Amino acid sequence: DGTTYLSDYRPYPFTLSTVSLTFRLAPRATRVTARLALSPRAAGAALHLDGEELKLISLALDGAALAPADYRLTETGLTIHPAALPEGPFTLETEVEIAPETNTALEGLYMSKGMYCTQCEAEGFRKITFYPDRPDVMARFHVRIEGEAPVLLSNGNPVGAGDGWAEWDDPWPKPAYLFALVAGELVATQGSFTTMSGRKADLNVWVRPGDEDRTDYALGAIQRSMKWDEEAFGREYDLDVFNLVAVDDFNMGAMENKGLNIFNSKLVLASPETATDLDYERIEGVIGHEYFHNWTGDRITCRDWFQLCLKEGLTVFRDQSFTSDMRLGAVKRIEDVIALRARQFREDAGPLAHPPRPDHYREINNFYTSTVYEKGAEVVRMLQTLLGPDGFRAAMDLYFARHDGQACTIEDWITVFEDASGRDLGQFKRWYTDAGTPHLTVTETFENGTYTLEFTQDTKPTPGQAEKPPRLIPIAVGLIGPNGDEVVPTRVLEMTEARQSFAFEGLGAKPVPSILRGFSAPVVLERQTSPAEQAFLLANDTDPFNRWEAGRSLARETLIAMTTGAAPDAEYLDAVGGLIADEAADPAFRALVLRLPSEDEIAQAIAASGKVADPDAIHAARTALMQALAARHEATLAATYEACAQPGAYRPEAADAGRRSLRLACLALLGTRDGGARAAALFDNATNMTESLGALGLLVAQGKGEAALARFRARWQDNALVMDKWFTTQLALCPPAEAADRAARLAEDPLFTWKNPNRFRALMGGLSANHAGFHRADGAGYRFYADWLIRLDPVNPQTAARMSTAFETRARYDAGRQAKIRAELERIAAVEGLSRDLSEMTARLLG
Ligand code: DPP
Ligand code: ZN
Repeated sequence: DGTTYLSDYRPYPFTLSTVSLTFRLAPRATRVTARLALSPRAAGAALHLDGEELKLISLALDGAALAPADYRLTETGLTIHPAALPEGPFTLETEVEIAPETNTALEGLYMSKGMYCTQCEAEGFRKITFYPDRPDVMARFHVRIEGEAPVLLSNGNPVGAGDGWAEWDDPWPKPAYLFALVAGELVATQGSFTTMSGRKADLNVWVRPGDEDRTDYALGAIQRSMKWDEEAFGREYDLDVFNLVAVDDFNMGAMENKGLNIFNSKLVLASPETATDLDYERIEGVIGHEYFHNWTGDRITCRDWFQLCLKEGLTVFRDQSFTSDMRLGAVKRIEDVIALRARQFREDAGPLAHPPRPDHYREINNFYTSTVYEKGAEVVRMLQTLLGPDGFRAAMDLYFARHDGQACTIEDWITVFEDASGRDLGQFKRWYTDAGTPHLTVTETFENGTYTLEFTQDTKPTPGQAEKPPRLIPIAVGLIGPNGDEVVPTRVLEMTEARQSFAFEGLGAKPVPSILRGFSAPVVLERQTSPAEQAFLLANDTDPFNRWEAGRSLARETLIAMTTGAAPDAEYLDAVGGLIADEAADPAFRALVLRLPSEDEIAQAIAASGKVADPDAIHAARTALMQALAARHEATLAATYEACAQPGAYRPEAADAGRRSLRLACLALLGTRDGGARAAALFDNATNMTESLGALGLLVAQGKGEAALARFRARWQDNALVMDKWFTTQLALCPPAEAADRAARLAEDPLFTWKNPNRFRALMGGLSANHAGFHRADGAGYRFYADWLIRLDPVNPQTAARMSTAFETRARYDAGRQAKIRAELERIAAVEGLSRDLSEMTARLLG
């Protein structure tokens, strides 16, 4: 059925040393000539080259045309019979024709607003030319581009250019997925970076004319990334030039092509008027991410796509560490855990659960998931926790020294850590091969000065994996005495059994435990504890993550109780009050404590406890808790709101962003008291997008957003990135009952240019983010959403498949909603000619 299995891996039977490509660009008939220098590893093998949607013009071996009997051409590639191949090295030359202008899937060579660009990961290069399109085939590329565009870019260093042509040479062998070409009318913001060994690299941020006033931040982020990778990992840049290009039509966030990173413009362009604080943070983080791939991805790549998390998990870990150093580490960690739970725990709890290293797939594009990326990063973080910072750095140094220039596996990676530490990591490896989120339960005893924690770990079955043997779980624990002083500083317990006890001796009184500090493992911690104890930790824990976590679980528990009619927990209301105006705590941290768990997170928690999640009751409970918090702390919130105003010029730095974040968190609660008066005033006077959009969202949530939405649209209709926010905000935050109808109305808006992935995601993602709106009991949200997946699929299967994950939470809800979701999935699955991408997803979603 077209499934690829990890166990079927075989090395490629040829070596490929150099590739010479010539592009003659034309929108409907681009000619690509490829000269491959090949050499058989053993006698008698056929030569298979991948190729899809290519028109073969000519084919020659060592300069002589091949006869039709020498090869076979199929939908998926070109195979040359062994008898037609020489015993030694040879050169194969192909010429093909492709049509970038009609390529709406945005994979391979395509056009975005008149500009040529490429996206080859994972398997897009086979839509450009016949080639062994697999990551373990690494070759040196020389590229000649002929075309009318003034700017012609490819990987590596520029080696020649003239009127209508340019040549590029990449000295570093690379797999085809890292190939890139860009051609168009582009302008560069230029800078440079001198590496630690004194080599100067030119830096260019390329954008469409008119966008160049929003590139400074991106350029600075490249420089900070380059510096950080030298300091944190000893990694130096290795080419004369680093090019980064922003494109408006892009399926993903960004792509780490060697020396020529291509970015979704939303992750490059920023000005105070058009980008939010969150945009700035993400731009810096993703620029870091793609740059860090230069070593973890490009210099050392993956043997096959099952090993994707080898580069992605590690590189996410690196970008998280970078952001943590550039901004506030504790706040970054909390943000990352919120995102991990929202996406990865959600994935692990449903029909799409898979290990960070899967062992089979039909369409690899469906495995660019939160599990591969974010859980992959958690697994690397656990290695750092187990080895300590110095041990971890030594292992990383060994990884770079041993594997530079290679295509590697998770086994290679684990072996490096075993060799560097002298430890056996066999059990630890299960984090890579086993799916599911372990649930950790803990009980405590105190006797004769000895405090004992007993843990049990349990992971529920996931698709294809019934048995879950125990894993090695690093549990960071500290103990706090009754007076609030820490009596035992953080210690990492290594749990290896299904049930295991750890004792702390010589204590004068029963302590309060702070367990899983810094979120030391991606598990669900289940602990019977009193609200009073959680409030105590919220006030006293020295670990900022667990301090926040105490407030979070208090909020979650009171919200869950409120869905069945309970009143807001008094302990929670009091505890939060103490923090709002606590000048000793960082504003960004206080903002995080003030923000309630999302409705989706509450639904996830309810389902995890075996109950049915009711979206309407959850929405009502969350609204009621906001009202209760505001009623209780109105004066403090109002004073904090005023105190956080920043009259000076906008700066994207973390300290300023933190104050804005606290200000908006106060505003959200105050809106339940002042009828939206403050939000309306802020919207009128805001001088930056963070506050403008924040105020707009609050007005929308109160059903008072129409005039503001109209003004916002009138002002920003020519700015695509800002208009994406307009679509998303009103759908995500409007009263749930109207979300599906609003979505249908917006889909008729002439600005809904749905073939643009950002715009499609803005609308559909906005709707699915409105939890109770998407899950409206009559199924209107599901129907609308499925209609559009069906419509997008033939145009852009990758994005359609990605968006289908909105249905992965089906099992949480009542039988009526479940049946409606199932019916929509079945309707999609029955569509004739459905893409491999979306049909794999619907099959897995239907279970
Ligand atoms: N490799 C890209 C990234 O994660 C996504 N295709 O950076
Ligand atoms: Zn990546």
